[in-house]
Amino acid sequence: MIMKPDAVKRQDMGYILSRVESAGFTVRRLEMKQLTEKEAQEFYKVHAERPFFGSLVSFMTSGPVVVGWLERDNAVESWRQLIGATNPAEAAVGTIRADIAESLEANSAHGSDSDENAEIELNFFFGSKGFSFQRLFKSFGVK
Ligand code: 3AN
Repeated sequence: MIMKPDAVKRQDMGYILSRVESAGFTVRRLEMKQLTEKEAQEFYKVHAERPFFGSLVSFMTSGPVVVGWLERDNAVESWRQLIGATNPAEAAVGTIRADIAESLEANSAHGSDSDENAEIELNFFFGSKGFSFQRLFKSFGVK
């Protein structure tokens, strides 16, 4: 997950963490970071051709973010349900984005959209300490 710059600025870190914990996630890693332009461009490179890309990168670098590695069964889908739709105006009542997000861009929280991308994103932020299916299999002796 990422707590985006709008959430950090509004001092909503504690609110988001309480939602994380009460939904049964275990926080494995948590780190506040100021993303560089290069990092934000790399992180959102699938959107590079979209008209909102420049604005998205400047928003994501407008202040510190908090990146987290959350663990739970069915984590990717559970977290996406908890944060709600990308556009807070369309997010279901009770979701994090419906509760605190400001706009489509300043939408407070990010969640990986698949297990595959979760692995890529965890490695992006936590490097060799990030999650890896390969390492997990290795720890069970599977090559
Ligand atoms: P999500 O974060 O819900 O997975 P994505 O991956 O489709 O959404 O989009 C990544 C980010 O790009 C969104 N969180 C939002 O900040 C921004 N974004 C997506 N679509 C638009 C749009 N049409 N206009 C402006 N920003 C957008």
